[in-house]
Amino acid sequence: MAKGLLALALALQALTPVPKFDSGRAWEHLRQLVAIGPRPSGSPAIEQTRKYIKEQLAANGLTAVEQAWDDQTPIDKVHMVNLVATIPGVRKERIVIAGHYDTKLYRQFRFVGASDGGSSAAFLLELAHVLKGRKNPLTIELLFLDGEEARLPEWGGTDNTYGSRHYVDVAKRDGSLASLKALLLIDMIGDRDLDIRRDTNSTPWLTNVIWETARRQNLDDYFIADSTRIEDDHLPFLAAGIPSVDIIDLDYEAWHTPKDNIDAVSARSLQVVGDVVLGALPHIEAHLSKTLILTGRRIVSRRPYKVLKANAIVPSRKRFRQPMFKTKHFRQSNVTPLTELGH
Ligand code: 1BN
Ligand code: ZN
Repeated sequence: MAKGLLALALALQALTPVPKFDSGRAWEHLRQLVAIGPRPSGSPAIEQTRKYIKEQLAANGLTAVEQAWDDQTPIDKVHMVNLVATIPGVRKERIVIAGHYDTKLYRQFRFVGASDGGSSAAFLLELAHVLKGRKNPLTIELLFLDGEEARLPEWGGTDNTYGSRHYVDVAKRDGSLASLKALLLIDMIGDRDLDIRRDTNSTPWLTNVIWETARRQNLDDYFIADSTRIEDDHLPFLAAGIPSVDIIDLDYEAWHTPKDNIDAVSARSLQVVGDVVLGALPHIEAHLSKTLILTGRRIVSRRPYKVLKANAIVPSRKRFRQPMFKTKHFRQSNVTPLTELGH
């Protein structure tokens, strides 16, 4: 695709008003999902959940492609299905926005996962509505992940992130990993007392863009400056060299309890995350597009990092023939101003 077209798409996108994230619609999706009840992987209820997601995507003119497989868990073999909806952009290189739609299996109580499993799926459905009506410079893929939750009571080993691991394995095998330029992972964003911490496993420049956008929108009471380290569906993507950020509120009293129900979550929290993600998207696109334009087809920051000394991170490949001006993408500073990220 001609570079001029991409530049035009970026300019058009800056001029065209983007439909706003409507937390009223997202809230209705959340209500419907919670009303299905517990939705663990392999259950009839998760099949019903898929039907709901597919119907809602179809209502926005999007086809959900099923990625189905059977996975062996420590307790049983489970049929799992990721759902993928693609919103074409000017370029085929894509940003994946993902979240899980399964809920954790509990036999001793009724777990409906309003924030944990419900909020991410509801959020992606509203995002489908917004992004379908936008001129997207890069392709956007909405990825509804199955099997995020551990099948055993405790999270450990490979008994978790079944869907993201499967997706990355397939993408490696079919060659589609090459056009995957960034992952935004959305998880547990419904907490009515929303406070999202920076995840130190996530890619610094992506985290910076998200938190800087929140600060500019005066939403830094929700996207707080604290850090924590999260294991979640972004790890398989990071391991494959994809810049990734996990947007998750784990400071949630109701986490993995029967209290994670509709009373614990709020539409306002969905709105905050919707505003920040949509506000950050043009910056992420500009950052990626700039790198695509500068390097042809390659995104320089995809190579695995090797830490040389404190605050200096460079790609591990020995033969490094990028022009000097790109080295700033490898340096890790505290918060890179948006101006340095191509604005
Ligand atoms: C998120 C929601 N996770 C599980 N349900 C992932 C996770 C597990 C995050 C353990 C932190 C600790
Ligand atoms: Zn969970």
